[in-house]
Amino acid sequence: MDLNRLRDDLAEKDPDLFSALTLEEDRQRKGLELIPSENYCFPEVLPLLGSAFTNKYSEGYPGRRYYGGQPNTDTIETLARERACELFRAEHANVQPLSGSPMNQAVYLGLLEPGDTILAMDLSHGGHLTHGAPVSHMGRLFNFVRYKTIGAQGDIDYDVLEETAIKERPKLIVCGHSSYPREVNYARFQVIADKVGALTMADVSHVGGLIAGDALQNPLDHGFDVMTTTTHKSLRGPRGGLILCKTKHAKAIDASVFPGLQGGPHMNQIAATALTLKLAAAPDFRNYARAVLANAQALAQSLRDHQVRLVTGGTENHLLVIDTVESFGMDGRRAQEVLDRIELTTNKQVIPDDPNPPMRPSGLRLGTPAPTARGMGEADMAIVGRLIASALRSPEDETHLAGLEAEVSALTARFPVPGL
Ligand code: DSN
Repeated sequence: MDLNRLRDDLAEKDPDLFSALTLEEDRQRKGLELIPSENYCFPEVLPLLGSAFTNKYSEGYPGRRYYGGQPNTDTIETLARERACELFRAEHANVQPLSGSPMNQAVYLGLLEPGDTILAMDLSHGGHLTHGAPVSHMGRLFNFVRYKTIGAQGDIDYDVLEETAIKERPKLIVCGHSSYPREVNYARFQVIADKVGALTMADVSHVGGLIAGDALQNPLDHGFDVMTTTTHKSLRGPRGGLILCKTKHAKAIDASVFPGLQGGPHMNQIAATALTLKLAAAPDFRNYARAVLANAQALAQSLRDHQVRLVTGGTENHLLVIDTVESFGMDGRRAQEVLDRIELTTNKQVIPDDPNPPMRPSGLRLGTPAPTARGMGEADMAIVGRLIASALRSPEDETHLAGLEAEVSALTARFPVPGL
């Protein structure tokens, strides 16, 4: 397939779409992606997403499909399942979830009955919408009870978690987060769950790649029943999800994904996932995972050096949350807009027990998976910390912001985007 020829065709046949595509490529090249859930996928993943596997319907599982013509789809899905089990030391893997939300929904619906109690992290303390936010369908179907973080270090309040578990007798205890800069004590979670007879689930969507690269702990090593992860964040794969579980849950999980929740799996995505899992098992990926953590430490240090207040004071993983109200006297939305102006892409974020609403929260979330995938190191993160603090201290000074934007461009020009 001549990809350049196809691009020329697109420019001719659909100039509006072609223009949006090239503008997005330019934005990604020129700017710096600091949203902790985003990344640049392995370049090898892109052609598989546009491969012949996108043409195929494959309802069912390898060897048990509802349509003919499956010898090659069976091969790639089996490879993906085997590689996922090996990489994450799991007994069983389902590689069909289309993305993170259906992935978590499939676990709840497969292992529980509507109305059952689930103990999960409060959204403003770092949890996720699919961990039972009232606006989510799962929040309406199940009885979610919350635990929170505590103290200046912002650790999960494990004592209150245990008391709540004993009082509420949940069927499932969920840990995992989209905005929690601390490592999780999975062993303690498992002890608490065993005490009350609950199942355990770790949603490691943000840190799946860091666990694969052995830079962070693996909840499955601590006896967790289920671990879920998206494939497009720190793992650097296509958009998608994985459910990893004990053999005793395999039948329920598989039936919940299909036919319970989804129809035909996206086989182009599963092919790309299979390749991602092979690339993430290579020694290079361990270096990448460690560099993500080292870069997060360097960014945190640089921000602290510039008198920026970080929620929890620092980070033990890939993400950081700035208290923008306290540090700069502005809400997270304004901070995000100011940083957009200098081509640093971040996202506004609620902080624990935030008095402000989600569209104008008190914080800003940053992460290092994407800059690290571009090859940036700790000295570059020190620059990024200075640029952030400088922009947010002079948000109205257009000349100053233009100078900072030029510095961002000079930095990103040295680090090409993988695959673009
Ligand atoms: N959207 C992801 C995040 O930004 O954390 C979670 O779904």
